[in-house]
Amino acid sequence: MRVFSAILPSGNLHIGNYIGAIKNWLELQNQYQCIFSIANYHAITVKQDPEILRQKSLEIAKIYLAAGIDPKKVIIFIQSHINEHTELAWILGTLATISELKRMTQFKEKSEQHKKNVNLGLFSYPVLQAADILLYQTEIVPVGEDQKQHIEFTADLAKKFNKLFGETFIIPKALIKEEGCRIMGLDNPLKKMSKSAKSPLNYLGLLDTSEEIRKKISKAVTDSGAEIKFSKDKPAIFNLLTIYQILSFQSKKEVEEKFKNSNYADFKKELTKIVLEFLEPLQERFYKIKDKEVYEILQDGANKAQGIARETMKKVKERVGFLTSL
Ligand code: AQP
Repeated sequence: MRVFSAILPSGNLHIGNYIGAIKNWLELQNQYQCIFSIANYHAITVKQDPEILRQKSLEIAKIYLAAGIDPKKVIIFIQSHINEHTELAWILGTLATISELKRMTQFKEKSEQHKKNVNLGLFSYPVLQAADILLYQTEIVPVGEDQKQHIEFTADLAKKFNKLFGETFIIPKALIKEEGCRIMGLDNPLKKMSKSAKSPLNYLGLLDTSEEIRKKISKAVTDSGAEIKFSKDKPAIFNLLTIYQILSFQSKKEVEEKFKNSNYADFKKELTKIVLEFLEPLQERFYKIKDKEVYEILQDGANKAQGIARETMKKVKERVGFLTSL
């Protein structure tokens, strides 16, 4: 079974990216052939500073490693190192309809956020994402809840292609863990935590300093009332409790029991402690990783990914009727 997932180097990685994606990758890498990419083609669908984009791409690779992704077991690579992603996206784009793409929630949200730059890349983003996944004959795509619609679109596109041209692609499925699949913004618990959020108070960055973490948690929005319980009608405290629960490896019941006599301030102190206990060793490992080591891992990853991508593209080109070159 093959697993594929990716993260965009479009900002600071946050605890939502870790809980919703990377944490699940850590388990999967021991069971399946995993491919984890850094999706820089996707990142440029919104304006990026070229130098920062380069830095963030390297930073994300280091975060993968510091979080425990093992390059001996998995393929880690930069999306733009493999030309087949855009090549396949072009072909798949001829099967994707405008009405399907217009329905994509992420497109609607991003178009709102970037009103002056609603570009073709942003619109066809799900097609490129489908190419990323299908190129590697992926069976499982571990993602946060926000990506569910895109993975369903990918599966539909694969089915459409197979029906028209013969069995070519494996039909992928999203793997979305129930707990923590949608960590919400600290400043607005009704919207997901997002690395391109306007205010840094929205997210707990994986590379934030302890001072920043303390400040962000102390400023995090809370609900009316005082109870520390997983209650759906208290979205702010529900979200903070979820982060606590996942990072402390406890059940919901245990967490509620622990805080049954506490107030919000006490709970926030404990949450800060648990977040820092998680982040400090990760950051220590992060700062020890040398650029050279990462470049080598990415080169090796690209070589391996290239082999799989070429094989799929060869099949795809034959199926759609392209003359093969000599
Ligand atoms: N809040 C979240 N809770 C749980 N999982 C999440 N993911 C993202 N946000 C949450 C999962 O992390 C992986 C990488 O997602 P991404 O690169 O699209 O990051 P993002 O934080 O979703 O970025 P933005 O800011 O919303 O948009 P961009 O970076 O596109 O400008 C995915 O598996 C995602 O589900």
